[in-house]
Amino acid sequence: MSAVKVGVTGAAGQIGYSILPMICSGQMLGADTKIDLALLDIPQCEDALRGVAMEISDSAFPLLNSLKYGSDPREILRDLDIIIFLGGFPRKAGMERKELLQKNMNIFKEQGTALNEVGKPTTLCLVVANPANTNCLVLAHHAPNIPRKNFTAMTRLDHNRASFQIANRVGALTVDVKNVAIWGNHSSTQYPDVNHGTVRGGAIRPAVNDDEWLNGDFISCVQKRGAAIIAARKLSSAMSAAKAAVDHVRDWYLGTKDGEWVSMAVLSDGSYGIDAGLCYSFPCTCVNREWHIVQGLDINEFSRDKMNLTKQELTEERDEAFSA
Ligand code: NAX
Repeated sequence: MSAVKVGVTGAAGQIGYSILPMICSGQMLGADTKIDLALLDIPQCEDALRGVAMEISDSAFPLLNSLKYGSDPREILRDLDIIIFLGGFPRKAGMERKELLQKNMNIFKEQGTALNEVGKPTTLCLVVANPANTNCLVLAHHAPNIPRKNFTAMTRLDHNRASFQIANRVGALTVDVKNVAIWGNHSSTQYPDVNHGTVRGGAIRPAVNDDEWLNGDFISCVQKRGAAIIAARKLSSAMSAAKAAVDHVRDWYLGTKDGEWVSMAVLSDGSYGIDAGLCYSFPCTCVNREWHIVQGLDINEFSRDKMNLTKQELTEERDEAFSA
C-alpha cells in the first residue's frame, strides 16, 4: 500500500507536539500504513518547526516514509490525503470575540484559497483550531473545488469527555460507553446528549439513575471542561485534543464500528432542522471515508431547546464571519 500523505498546520504548537508521535506510530491510520508527513507553521515559528522536524526524524518511526515542513501553504498543502488544521490565532487577554473571529477568518480564507489551488478532490480536512466550526465553514467556502463533505470540525474531544463522565459515574470503562452525542458548536453552548447512549449494553439514563445530574452538572461539566483544564494547567488541553483528532480521523478514514456512532461537526444537510450549510456537530457513522448523519433519533423538548441555542450561536458566528 502506498503511503498516505498527512498534513498538519500549526505543527509547532502544543497539540502538534502531542499528535505527531501518535500519527507516526500508526495510532491514526493503522500499524501497516506508511505516512508522508507535511508540516506547516508561520515564518515566525520556523525555528521551532525545524526543531520538531528534527525530533520526528530522531524518533526513527518505522512508518514515516517522508517528512517536509515549511511556511508556504501552497507548497505544504499540495496533494495531501488528510489535513489536520491546528494552526490559528490564539485568544489574547482583553481581545474581543469578534476580533478573534476575524483574525482566524483571515487565516482560513488564506488556507482555503491555497487548498483550492493545490488540494485534491479527495483531500479530507479536519479543523481543530478555534472557533473550529466557523473556521471550517470559512475554509470550505474558499475551497470550492473540494467537495463540501470533505470538511469537518472537531467535537470528538467533547464526545470523549462526555463518555468519560458517564463511565466514571457508574464505575465502567470508557469503552463500555457508546453513542453519546455532541450537538452543535465546539463551545460552551454545545449539547452533550445521553438519551440514545448505552453503558455496558443498557441505556445510560436508568444506569446513572440521576436525571438531575444528567440534565445539569453533567452537561455543564462537559461544556466547561476546556476552561477547567486551562485553570488547572495554565495551558489549554493538548494531549486529549491530539488523541481526539486521531480518533476523529481514524474513524472517518477507516470507518466507525458496527452499531456505534461518533460526534463530528459537518456541513449540515438540513437534518434535525439544522439549516443546511451550517457547520454543526451531529452523531455520525462513517463508511468508505464518508460520514453520514445518524437519522431518526427522537428529540425531546429539552434537547430541542439546547440544540436550538447552540444553532443560534453558530448562526451568529457565521453571519459575523461573512459580514466583513
Ligand atoms: P498553540 O498556540 O500551541 O499552537 C498553534 C500553532 O499554530 C502555533 O505554532 C502557531 O504559530 C500556528 N499558527 C498560527 N497561525 C498559523 C497559520 N496561519 N498557519 C499555520 N500555523 C499557524 O495552540 P494549540 O494548543 O496547539 O491549539 C491549536 C488550536 O486548537 C487552537 O486554536 C485551540 O483553540 C484549538 N483547540 C481546539 C479544540 C477542539 O476540540 N476543537 C480543543 C483543543 C484546542 O483548544
